[in-house]
Amino acid sequence: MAAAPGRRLPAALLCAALCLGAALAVDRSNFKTCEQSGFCRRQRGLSPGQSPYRALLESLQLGPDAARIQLINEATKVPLLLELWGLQGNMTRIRIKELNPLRPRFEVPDVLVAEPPVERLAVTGRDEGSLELSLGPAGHRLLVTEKPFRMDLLQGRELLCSVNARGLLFFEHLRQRRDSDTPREPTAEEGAAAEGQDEAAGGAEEAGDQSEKPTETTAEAAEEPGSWEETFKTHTDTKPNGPTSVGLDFSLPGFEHVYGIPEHAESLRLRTTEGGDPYRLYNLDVFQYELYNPMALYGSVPLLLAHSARRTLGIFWLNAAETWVDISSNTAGKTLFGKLLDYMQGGGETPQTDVRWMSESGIIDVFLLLGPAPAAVMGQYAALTGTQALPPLFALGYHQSRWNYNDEEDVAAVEKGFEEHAVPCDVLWLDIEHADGKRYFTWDPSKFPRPRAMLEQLAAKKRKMVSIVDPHIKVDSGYRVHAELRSRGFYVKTKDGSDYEGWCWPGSAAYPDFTNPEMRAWWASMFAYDQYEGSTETLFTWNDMNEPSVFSGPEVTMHKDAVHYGGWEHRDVHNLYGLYVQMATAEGQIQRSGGQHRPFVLSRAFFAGSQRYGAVWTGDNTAEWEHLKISIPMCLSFGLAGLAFCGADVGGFFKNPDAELLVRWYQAGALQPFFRAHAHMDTARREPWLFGEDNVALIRGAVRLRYALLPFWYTAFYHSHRHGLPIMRPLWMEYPEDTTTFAIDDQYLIDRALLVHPVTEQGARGVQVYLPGKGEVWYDTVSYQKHHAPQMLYVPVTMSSGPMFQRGGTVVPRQERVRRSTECMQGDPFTLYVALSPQGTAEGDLFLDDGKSFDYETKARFLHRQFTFAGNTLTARYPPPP
Ligand code: MIG
Repeated sequence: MAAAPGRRLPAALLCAALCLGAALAVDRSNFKTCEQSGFCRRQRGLSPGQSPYRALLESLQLGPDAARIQLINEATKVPLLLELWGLQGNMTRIRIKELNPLRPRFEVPDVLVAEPPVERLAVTGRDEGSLELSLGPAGHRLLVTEKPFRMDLLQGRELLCSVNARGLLFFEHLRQRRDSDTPREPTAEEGAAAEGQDEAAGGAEEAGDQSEKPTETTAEAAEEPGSWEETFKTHTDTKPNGPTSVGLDFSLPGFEHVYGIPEHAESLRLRTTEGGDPYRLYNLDVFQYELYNPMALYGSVPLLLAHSARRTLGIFWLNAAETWVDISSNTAGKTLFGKLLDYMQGGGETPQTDVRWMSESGIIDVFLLLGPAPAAVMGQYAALTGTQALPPLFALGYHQSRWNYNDEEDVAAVEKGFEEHAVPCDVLWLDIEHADGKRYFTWDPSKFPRPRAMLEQLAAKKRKMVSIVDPHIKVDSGYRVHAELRSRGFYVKTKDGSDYEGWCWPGSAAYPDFTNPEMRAWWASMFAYDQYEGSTETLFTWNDMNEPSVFSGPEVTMHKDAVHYGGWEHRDVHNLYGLYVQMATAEGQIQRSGGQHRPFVLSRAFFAGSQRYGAVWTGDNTAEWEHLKISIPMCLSFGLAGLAFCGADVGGFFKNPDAELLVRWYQAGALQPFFRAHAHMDTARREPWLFGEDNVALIRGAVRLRYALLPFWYTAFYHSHRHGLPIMRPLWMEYPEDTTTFAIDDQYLIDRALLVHPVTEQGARGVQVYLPGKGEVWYDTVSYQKHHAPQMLYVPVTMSSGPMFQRGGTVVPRQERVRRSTECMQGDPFTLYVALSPQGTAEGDLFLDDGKSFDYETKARFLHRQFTFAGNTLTARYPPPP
């Protein structure tokens, strides 16, 4: 990689020092750089300049909801259709597709929870070269400029966002393949046309009749070698549809901080990508991922947030194909002093961030979420894609996993270990070795001969189990799951129409087509107790490898020319596959209970909307301090993208943690929404009691704190489920005007009341904690000492403590009788911790229900109490309706 800005260098050096000896680092050559990805190279090859696009303002059609305007590329003469909506709740939707595509282009289904309700649009201004639309009551106006085409979104006199201001709208229209399919170098003339904007800048003639069809030459003009076929390593991607990519730029004046677009092993605040690769969104199984870089990981959410002291804004790019995101800024690289100088001299430009999205196929479909507060943006995103499913209570307890618990005796012994050492634990997990030859939905007959009895024994102790069910299905005619999938034609197909097969854990494997609703219904039916033999209502599910991971495929995933339901290419749906796997699995669990019980499904791959189906985790991390540290910004980023139920493997998946790292990881993990220890097959056993009395006591302390706070966690999940706010919150979400908080990612708030700063440094004696909020106070939850804010506080730590503060003015419910599992604690008394504000007041709430059914929703069977402390009196009442 070329020299890169910011923290990349130190991280790389660190890894060179730490990882070399252990030979543990990602093999980058397995994964494409932008340069190696044909469409990314073509898109990025277009530099900012004058856009070749012209808006045909006279083509405006103003429907009751949408405005439609044609755009024409003056170089190629290919017309596009621009559609604009003002959406209720302060959102704007922009869609750009081909006016007359040769074939349909993919539009992402099943992600939006409903067609978003629209506002009435009106034309409020018009002159020769521009058009002004009002987008609803919030006073948003959209200025559409004819030539070169651009759009500016304003509120009052404030410019919020410009679209195509840098001229990077690049839409590869569908075209016929030439007869001579041998790739050739473009002629000079075609090269210029491909660069479109240069020609347009040079004064291309006015576009002719708008109905003009693209000519043969122009249709081919953008072709470069690799447009119709592309090879990476040993894999050839036949591209029957040729080049199909789309790209667009957004300028955000006044914004210097952007966040989101998980999943990347990255700091919370995203960095500029100039001089390196863009952030990549392409669900991939990356072996031994590296930290602080833009490489794609297991899941993708194409939602980016921009935040300033004045407002927050979101860009949701609804496209499920491989996507790259470039971020640039006019202040990047400027020192604080440089910025100050600019300011004093009055000459500095307004800080601005530019974001450029590039996707391999589909259409341009973008939602601008206009806040203005951070919570409003989260609510807007939730209105589009849904909120976090309310998990069953047990899922908030502690989960014990490893690859693998070997057999029923092993499971019993581990369970006994938790009992004997008085470490609470709700769930034991079984990885791929539990199944008969990696045939999911079955049990290894010699290691797990009596699964039902095993589950019943756990259930008697009020504990549950999770078994893994991966989406790669062993090709074995004697395996019923395979036989049925094959005979029903439910597998993903190759481009030639046969069942797509790849190599994975079971050997040769085929992949159910989860994009097919009939296939999903069938998959869901497999979780019925009589279909998944040996399962009971206390067995839940883990979906791994659902990027999908294909060991023998390009970049360890499926060939892009594989064919799905409806004839769509894998290229179009790739980032959606994992979401559908989790969706169908969760549906199966609901159905097996006759619609009664809430599911629990953990998924490794995800997309926008996955929050509706369960939990996610950060995949195969490593037992190193840097990985512990990055689990915080990674989960914060997940939360900003709606995925509130996030965790990282406690202890680190690869390698062996020493006792100090393990203890610190338990302490940090206990403060993340999904709390599971997990480890690779080749690591030493690491159940908490294997590290001596002192350490098991420390781990017990961390887990007990988690359980004592369960009512608070459960209520926090309820808030997230209702309003779409993350549970792990960056400080700036609660203190949006405090610029000190904007880049903080080693501490965070749980819901709004607890501020934590987990210890992630080896040998730490203390940590610096920032306490935000002018005029607020914070209470140390161990010493109850009061601290005034804002301040940077040095907090000494021992091995048994990590700094935690309760915000003055809040009420936190706890259950102090910690028991073996969450279920054991139902019905136990609650203790309210009332932390007074400087005014002597406090507020908080508590949500309770049966912890497992949908009755809270369908029968209003729940208890929700709002607590208020004022005038030395605590009162409880029903909360006001939302
Ligand atoms: O290629 O099922 O991330 O948690 O233990 C490895 C075995 C497959 C990857 C998961 C990990 C799991 C492992 N899986």
